Amino acid sequence: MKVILFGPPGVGKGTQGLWLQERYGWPVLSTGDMLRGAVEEGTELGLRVKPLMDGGQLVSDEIVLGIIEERLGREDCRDGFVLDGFPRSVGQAEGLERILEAGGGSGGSDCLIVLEAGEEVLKGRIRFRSEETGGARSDDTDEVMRERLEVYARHTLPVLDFYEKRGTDIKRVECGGSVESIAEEICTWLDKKKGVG
Ligand code: B4P
Repeated sequence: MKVILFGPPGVGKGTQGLWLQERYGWPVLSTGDMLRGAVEEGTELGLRVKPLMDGGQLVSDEIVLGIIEERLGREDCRDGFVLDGFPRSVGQAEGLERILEAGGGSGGSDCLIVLEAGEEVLKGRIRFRSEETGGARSDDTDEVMRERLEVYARHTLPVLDFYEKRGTDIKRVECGGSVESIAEEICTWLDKKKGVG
């Protein structure tokens, strides 16, 4: 199955992605992790994207689509995958669906799981992670988090509209509770969907 995990910064996309990987064996493709990897390795790409990431801005669609297209072409994505933090703009969503349709198989994305939580919950999680990791992520500050939330509202939320219009199967999950209860709700829904599909 081709699953998109969608939601604001700090809602727990990465956390839930790992549960799905464990449960279904699908690889999780996190554009945030891939870009941070490039920054840590100090590659040319890493040097280009670092200032944008530090400021909570989006990396260009062209760069992100290039990374995703290469990754989706690998063997382990043949039977399904989970996208975490991508697509983050309507341009990326259009690009993704073009890549999937050109790749043969069964066409575009199968479903979008929308993780939702209030702003105070999101800010609290980012503050907690920053304390836990000794500020390891340069974008886990109150100031950059404000910017990430604005960027999400401006550029990423319209992606939901794109998939609604496309008639993609969408599941909304309230994420104020425990990691386990959220994972259970998602897996129950996916199990039903797999049974039907
Ligand atoms: P990401 O790495 O994707 O960061 P994010 O969306 O801000 O999610 P984050 O990792 O903070 O939160 P998560 O929900 O997993 O992107 C970073 C940057 O990379 C972007 O700002 C952008 O510059 C660039 N980028 C990435 N993808 C891009 C794209 N497609 N296009 C352009 N630019 C792109 O987890 C949050 C925390 O909450 C975790 O510490 C977790 O342990 C905790 N948590 C999770 N669930 C919980 C629960 N139920 N209860 C308590 N804590 C929980």
